[in-house]
This record gives sequence, structure tokens and C-alpha cells, in this order.
Amino acid sequence: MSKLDINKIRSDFPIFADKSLVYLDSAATTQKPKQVIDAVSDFYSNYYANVHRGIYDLSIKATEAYHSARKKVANFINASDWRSIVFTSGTTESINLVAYSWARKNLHKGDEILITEMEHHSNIVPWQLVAEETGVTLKYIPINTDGTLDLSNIGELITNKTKLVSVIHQSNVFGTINPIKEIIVKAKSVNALTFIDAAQSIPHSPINVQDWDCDFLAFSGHKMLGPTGIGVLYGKTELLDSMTPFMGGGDMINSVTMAKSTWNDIPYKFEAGTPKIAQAIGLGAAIDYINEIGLANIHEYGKHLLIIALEKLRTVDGLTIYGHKVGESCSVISFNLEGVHPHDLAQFLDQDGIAVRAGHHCAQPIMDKLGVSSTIRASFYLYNTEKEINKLRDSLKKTVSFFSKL
Ligand code: C6P
Repeated sequence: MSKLDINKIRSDFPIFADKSLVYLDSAATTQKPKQVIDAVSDFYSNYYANVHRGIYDLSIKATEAYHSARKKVANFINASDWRSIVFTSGTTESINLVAYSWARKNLHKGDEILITEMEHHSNIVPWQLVAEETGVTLKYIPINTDGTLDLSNIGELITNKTKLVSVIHQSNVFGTINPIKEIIVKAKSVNALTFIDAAQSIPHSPINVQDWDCDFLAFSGHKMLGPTGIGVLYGKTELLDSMTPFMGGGDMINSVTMAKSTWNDIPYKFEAGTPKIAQAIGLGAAIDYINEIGLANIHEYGKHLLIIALEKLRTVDGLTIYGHKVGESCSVISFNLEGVHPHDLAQFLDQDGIAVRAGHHCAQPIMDKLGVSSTIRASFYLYNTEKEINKLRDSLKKTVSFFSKL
């Protein structure tokens, strides 16, 4: 049985005052509890000021809250040093930062970057741009149509030429949880660096960067109950230290003369301009909220919901579910209904108050592999209930019945 008090949790989210809303799009972005909204509002209402600049009380208070948020992030992923935590605008910026500040500076023609066919576009396009500019070869670990990685040829794909392996932890299309540790060990055997895209897994699974020993890891605040506009790049301090800045401006400098500038220490070296203060404070509150409930409990509940949802959706005639046949997966189900375009289906569901995503989910190589242009995706989080899954199943059955009469 669930260790979560779902009624209490739902009452924390102002948006669920609308009892007709069935929100099944948390893989795109999660709803926000009042604890996060209040933390942001409290900052703007009661101690708003810029950080790292003012020698006055408000600015000191704001700076302390901002710094405390960074420490909460470090603890959340078990980073040994808060200087490993760079605040970015989201996963996409975190990946681009490493593509610009590390890959473009350190990789050359003949080197290889290895990613997978399961990646979100944000973990494909930055490396394609690097490949175009540097002559580096971009290689892909293939996927199976059951939604898992095909690691059978990993020994041939990871070679002495491989300089970076960048892999999605949990698929935003299938929900598959990839064997990250195994991949990291393989990458290390050829001294390649490792980058983990944890955008989807971070709200669901405890992550321990010291245990994985990954070099970089990225995630977004808005997918873990936090505000939009804030994300995290974790990087090993010696790597971040060795990298050049991504953007120039305020906060990232040590000194500026007409002739030359020198850089601030990490992580500030990568945080040009006025920082994302309110967003970081909101992210810190989101982490407090998740910690209070317990990530292990959230993970268990997510698995419980997934099992129920798979069981119920499998009773709908003409429904094809992608993935979930073997291996570990979490919180996300992609599917199509025979004879109904996913965008039309999403509109039918919307009429019953059910919010799902329809499209390619920014993962077109997966769609190519599945031989479809798009799917419907239902995704769950700690505030969803079995009753909502029943509503999804019933609405799908209603649509099947409607089309069968045409
Ligand atoms: N996926 C989805 O509906 P940003 O947009 O920077 O916060 O996150 C990008 C990103 C990177 N990696 C993975 C695995 C992701 O799922 C996402 C965002 C959303 O699936 C929006 S496309």
C-alpha cells in the first residue's frame, strides 16, 4: 500500500482545487505545491534584493537563501561539494554549456561522442553542432522497439576514440530506466567522460552522483515541482575548474580591465548576469517538499501507479503501448489508438478534463524507430490517483466506441 497521504498531497496543490482536472502530463512539467509558490512569493514580498552585490541586510538575506538552495541541490544528489552545482535555465542549457565550454575546446577530428537513439533532442542537437564544428564523430547506441537500449554491441561502440558518453537516465517516451552505472563503468574503461541527462528521473528516483561517479549530470527544476527557468548542471569540480566560461557578463568575473578579464571561481564562472534567485529559492523549497515525503516513497508510489495504469490501459481495444515489456520503467506510458490520430485523441481526452501530451515528445529518432510520427503520452506523479487512471481508461473506451459507430 502507498505510504503517501494523497489527499493531503493534493490539497497542497492549488491547481487541484479544480476537481475536474486530471493532469497526466508531469513528464512535460509538474504542478507546483503551495510550499513552492509561497517560498517564491515570500522572497518577492519580504526579502527581495539582488545577491552577491549589496552590503545591506536584504541583499545578505537573499544571498543566504540563494546559497542555501544550492546546498540543498548538492545534498539531493549527494554531491560532495556545493561548488559542483551550476544553476542554469534547465537541462537544455546545462547540456549546451558542456558542449560549448568542454567539448568544443577539448575534442578534435577523430574523437567520438557516444549518445543513444533514446535521447531527447536536447541531448542530440548540441552534440550534432559540436560534431559539425569540430569534425568529431557522433555515434548512437541503438534502441530496441521494446523501449530498451540495445547494449549488445557496447564493446564495439565504446572505443579508445570515445571521449564522451552522454546518456538519458529515464526515457521521456517509454519511461525506461537505463542501466547508467553499467554504461559509466564501460565509459571509464576507455577514460571517456560521462554525462547523464536526469531530467525525467530526478523527480522519481534517488540519484547519487558519487556512487555513479559520473562527470556531469543535468536536470530541470520545473519537472520536480520547482519553478520554470531554473536547472542544474552538476560537474566534478576539477572539470568545471578546467573549463572556460560559457557566457560573459556580471557575476562570472573576478576582474575586468580594458585589456583583459579574469574569471570568478566555480560555480559562479558559469553563471553570467543576475542569477535566477527566485527560481533557485523555489527549487530549494521543491527539494524540501520532496524530502519531506521521501523520494523512496515517491518512487514506490510511481511504480504502483504505473502497474495499475498498464493493467487498465491493456483492456482498451486497439491500444498499442510502446515499451514496458522488459526491464525497469517508471511513470510514463506512450501509446496510440488504432485509427485515431494522437492529436485528435488528445482533444477527445481534453473534453473529459484529461491533460496528456500528444506529439513526438522531442524524441524524433524514437518515433522513426517505432515507425510512427507521434504518440499520446500519459505521465504520472505523486499527486495522481487510481481514480484518475480509471477516468483515462474510460475516456479511451468511450473514444473507441465513438469511432466504431462512424
Ligand atoms: N522533456 C517532455 O515533455 P528542458 O526543456 O531544458 O527543461 O528539458 C529538456 C529535456 C531534456 N531531457 C529530457 C529527458 C527531457 O524529458 C527534457 C524535457 C519535456 O518530455 C519537454 S520536451
